[in-house]
Amino acid sequence: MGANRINGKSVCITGATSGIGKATARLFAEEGASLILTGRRKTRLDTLSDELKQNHGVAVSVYDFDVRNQEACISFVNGLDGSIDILVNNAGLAKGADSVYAADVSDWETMIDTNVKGLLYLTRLVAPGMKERNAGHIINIGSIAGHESYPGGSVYCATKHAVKAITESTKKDLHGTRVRVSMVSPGLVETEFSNVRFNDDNEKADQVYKGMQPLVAQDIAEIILFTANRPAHVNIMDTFVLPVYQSSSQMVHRDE
Ligand code: NDP
Ligand code: 8X3
Repeated sequence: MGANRINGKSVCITGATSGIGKATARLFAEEGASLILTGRRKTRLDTLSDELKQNHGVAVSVYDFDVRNQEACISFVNGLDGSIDILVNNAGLAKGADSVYAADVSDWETMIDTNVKGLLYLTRLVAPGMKERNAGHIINIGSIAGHESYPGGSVYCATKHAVKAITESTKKDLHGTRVRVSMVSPGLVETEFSNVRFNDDNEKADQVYKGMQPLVAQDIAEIILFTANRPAHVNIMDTFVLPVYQSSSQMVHRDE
């Protein structure tokens, strides 16, 4: 990895109770970052905080709130002691995989409110300080679903296309400053993502990764860390990363 440009930085990771966010928290703790971790499940945040403090001696603060709640996002950011150097907008989810003519409308609301509006609320609250300090980095978690659309994914794909658009516009809005704006766009990663998508039908979730080797959260955490750890003049816009057995959303090779 070379030079450590993360040590002592204040890093906020949303959705740190599971999967990519949790793996990213562990990796940034290893590098000596001060962590601000969020999610709705407080017990998981507390357990992770204890682990990271004990193993790495870093400062960790945790905040349990729902990113869909704008007031909660405002209280969170206004209540922080210091500023955020790196914001990893990771909290997100898919709900359902039904066709647009059959899907549950409340699943659409959940995905749009979390993946788009939650990410926007936090960006709106954190970006002004970064602009003022002329420093900082916003890293959004996009998806293969932000680069192509698949059947049964109309709204999830729409939200991740929105993340791509927001990332690109944010970069342009901050043009001429030293604030960096990036995105990481993974294909299939085995986390709790599919369990959440299929409402804890774990058999259905397991089918998603059957016979193929998916990415794991650590693979994406390493890319997020790499993106954050580039020299200050380097702005990675997007890293689109797939498992070797995946070539598009619908082309997934499976061993018998
Ligand atoms: P997980 O389900 O394992 O983790 C999702 C995280 O998001 C959890 O920590 C969860 O915390 C948090 N979260 C969800 N909704 C909210 C909310 N309303 N408020 C606050 N936090 C919330 O999935 P992944 O780690 O896989 O997902 C992380 C990101 O990666 C998502 O944006 C996802 O879309 C994206 N992604 C995932 C891929 C995959 O194949 N797994 C591929 C491409 C992108 P809690 O429930 O405690 O609130
Ligand atoms: C998650 C990957 O292919 O299930 O963003 O949409 S996919």
